[in-house]
Amino acid sequence: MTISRRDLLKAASVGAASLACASGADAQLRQPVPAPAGWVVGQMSGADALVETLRAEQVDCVYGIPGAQENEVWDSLKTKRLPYLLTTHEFSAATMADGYARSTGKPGVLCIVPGPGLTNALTGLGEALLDSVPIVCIVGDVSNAANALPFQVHCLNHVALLQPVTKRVFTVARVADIPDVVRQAFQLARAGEPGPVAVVIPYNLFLEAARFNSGPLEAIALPFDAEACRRALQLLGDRRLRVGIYAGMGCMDHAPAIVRLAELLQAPVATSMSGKGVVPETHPLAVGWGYGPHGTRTAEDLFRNHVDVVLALGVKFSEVSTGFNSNPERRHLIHVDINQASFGRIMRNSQCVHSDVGVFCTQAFEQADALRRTDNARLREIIQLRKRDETRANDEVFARTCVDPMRFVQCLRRLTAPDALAFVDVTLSQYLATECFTATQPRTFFNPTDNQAMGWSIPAALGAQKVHSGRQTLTITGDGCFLMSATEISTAARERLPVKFFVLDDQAYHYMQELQSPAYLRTTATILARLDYRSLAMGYGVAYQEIRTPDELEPRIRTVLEHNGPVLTRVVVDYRRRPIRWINAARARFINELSPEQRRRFLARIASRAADRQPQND
Ligand SMILES: Cc1ncc(C[n+]2csc(CCOP(=O)(O)OP(=O)(O)O)c2C)c(N)n1
Ligand SMILES: [Mg+2]
Repeated sequence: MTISRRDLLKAASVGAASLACASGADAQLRQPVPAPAGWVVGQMSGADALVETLRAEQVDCVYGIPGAQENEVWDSLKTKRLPYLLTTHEFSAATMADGYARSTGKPGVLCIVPGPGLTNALTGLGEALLDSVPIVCIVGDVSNAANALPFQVHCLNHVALLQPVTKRVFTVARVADIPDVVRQAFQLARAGEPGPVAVVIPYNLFLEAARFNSGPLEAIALPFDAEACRRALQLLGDRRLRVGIYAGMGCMDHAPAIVRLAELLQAPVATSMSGKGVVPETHPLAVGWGYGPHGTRTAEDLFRNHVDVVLALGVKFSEVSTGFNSNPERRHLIHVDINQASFGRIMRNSQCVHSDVGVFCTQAFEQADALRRTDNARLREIIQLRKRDETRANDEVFARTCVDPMRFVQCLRRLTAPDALAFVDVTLSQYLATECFTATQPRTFFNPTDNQAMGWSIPAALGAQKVHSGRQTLTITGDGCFLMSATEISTAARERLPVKFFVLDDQAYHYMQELQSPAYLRTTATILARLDYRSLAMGYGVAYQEIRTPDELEPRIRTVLEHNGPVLTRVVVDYRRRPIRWINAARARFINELSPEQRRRFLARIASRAADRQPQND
């Protein structure tokens, strides 16, 4: 019989607990024996056991909104001093847990009511699923007690609702199972490609009591395909091949290893959108985002002219990050990922290596001598020159009367701390910031990539600021995205979370206009309300600032950053003449993919509308 570490810990904890219950005579003298770290031991209610388990899992904050089903849990959070944050909407609860997880690397936790609480949270959970973010979603379900009546409030099919937006839904049927099931949820949220996991607990179990004795689970072993790794390293050992590294979010906890690998291979490093910061973008081998026409010019040029084999690490070539699949095929692609389902879906592969990125790097370093390239000063010089040209091109100002959005992003970067946490919302601000907001540290640049959930940045930033006290935290949000979650700014005021909210105001869904105008020669449903942002800020109880002209950029951003509380800043922008590489690349791909018949219909419609001198916009 083999005895696992878990069995040993369990035996130790039972011993400790039974010692604690020793003879009555010395009971008064006895100090309560604390459970060993990470264990949940003793007689308590289901709600207390849940909170003890969250503490054992080292949760720093629970996000959500209480309801009749969860009041026991929220009361226990307070008693046991586990910090919580009340949100205004459950989309925000999921998204705050997401911001927490991306910025700390630990699973974020939300606790919500069934029914509307759950359906509200689905969008945020969907973002976490597609973006590989570990979250544990606790749902207090309707009662499953023997005397429970039908037609309980919020009685939807929660398991069915959660399944498509999570890695797995756990249900708890007995109070005694709460800690072990919650631990399994944490374990699975972290394992392999991370993602959200739900635990559905009937609320009557929170009230029931049981004797618990639950210890930590062992981490799930990392996959490693040794043979595929050997073949990949053999290919990398061919010094005639020039390597380029394409690093995704799966590299986030291996930043020093990626830098070392790049230096060993003398490889330029590009990142996916969510991989930004894995390598400091100021590093002489860092070339920025993507390697197609949608990302930085530097990455595109370097990978086109100086790379034979792409080494893709912890990344899945998703549509948004690749500009609608614009990354060009190179002669060889080695794809290393913890999720086999990512392999060969978009790009043709030379080698697929089912492995954690850290494990792969360790193997590579063991063969460092076979992989090492000679120092390539010329390559670094080319990268430096391309970066300089790129900065110059980005500096060009296209907005005539108000602020150029790219100029704003660059100025904001210059004035913020290198470790500032930047949360960017979807579409234009996202493409511009991913191009030019230089990230120099891992887990500092965040955006909702593959679910493109508008309004994500505001709650995500609040979730992060809550546990990164004193760290500069900001959002860059289009005015349409702002409207989706602006109410959460009231949470910043209530909790004194000093997030700086920048809204790029063009009074439109400019992205939709960019897509619609060339195809339909008119726009439909793209114009937004004219808002009085100053009054909004006052209503929410946060400070206000406005940036209308290029001259105001620097002084006003400085003023905002110096303020010690939350600030809403309206930046009046004009995108109209600013070329956006992602849009141009995606548009070219879209046109390319139309069938001849579809193309004929598009052209015929354009021709029929071209004569219209007064297009019906909106
Ligand atoms: C929840 C949700 N609804 C709709 C969309 C489709 N969509 C993507 S971007 C966008 C407009 C964004 O507008 P804004 O925030 O003003 O940014 P801008 O395009 O003006 O830069 C819309 C409607 C989406 N991604 N998410
Ligand atoms: Mg807009």
